[in-house]
Amino acid sequence: MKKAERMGTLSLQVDKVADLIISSGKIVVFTGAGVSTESGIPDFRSPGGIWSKFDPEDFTIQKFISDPESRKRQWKFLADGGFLADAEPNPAHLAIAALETMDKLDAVITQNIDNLHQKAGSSPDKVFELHGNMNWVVCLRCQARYPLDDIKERLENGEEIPDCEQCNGMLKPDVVLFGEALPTDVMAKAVEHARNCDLLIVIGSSLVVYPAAYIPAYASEAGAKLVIINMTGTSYDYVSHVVIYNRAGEVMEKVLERVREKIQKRKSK
Ligand code: CNA
Repeated sequence: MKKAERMGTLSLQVDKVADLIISSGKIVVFTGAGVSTESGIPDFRSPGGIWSKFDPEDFTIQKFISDPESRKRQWKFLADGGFLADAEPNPAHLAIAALETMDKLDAVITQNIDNLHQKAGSSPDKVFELHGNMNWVVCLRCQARYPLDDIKERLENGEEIPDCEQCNGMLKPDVVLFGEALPTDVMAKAVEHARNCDLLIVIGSSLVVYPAAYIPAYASEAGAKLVIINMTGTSYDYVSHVVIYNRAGEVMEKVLERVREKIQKRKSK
């Protein structure tokens, strides 16, 4: 598809996305950090994002395991609220949850670790978290899982590097650090949903972090249409039916409104 056809005014693009949503049977939404920036959580790569403040080296599994000082920094960062401190879902998360209520959504595949899809009302069994969930902590030895709030309490009581209460193993936030494999069962289910959908909507992802960024390729190769809503260009733009370079919350709110209007119009005919 030519660039001029994919672009167009926002209203026209929103209209196209609404039509695609209405005519599709199985819709998968694939989200990245950009869906949560309007909730106040910085992404990795935008100006002011996480990489402008932190050393990516600290987010590798090798450094986490081998360097107690790095672990201490990470636990302190989490005790102070981490990236998430009181973040609330924004209109993009709420619109995605509303699509599920309207029986329009097969799955949400997310690279995010912020739990905001669930907080917005998406059913946990429809949300596939490829990179884990920051609200949980896991023992690297016995795999026991603890809510982050329990561990925070221990940090507030003076522990600098908490260990597992059951086996004294090393604890780690239950998120995929650089150098770690993605959870195979979650990835397998996500791939299955991507291969079986007829519309995949990418929201707020640079699509450069692999293997997660293969998800749109699996969908597209299996014949699904792609929509991308992102502030900046991605390498998938040229295979997409609609590309909207704009804020996710603003766009998704308009898309949802348009879908509702169109459904209402059909009913009253
Ligand atoms: P990224 O590489 O930082 O890309 C984010 C993309 O979102 C960029 O292309 C931005 O242009 C775009 N963007 C930023 N704000 C908006 C907005 N309001 N509306 C639309 N687009 C916007 O992040 P990816 O998710 O692509 O990369 C995957 C990483 C980021 C995963 O490992 C995540 O775990 C990780 N991450 C997650 C969070 C979170 O859970 N909220 C925060 C920061 C990083």
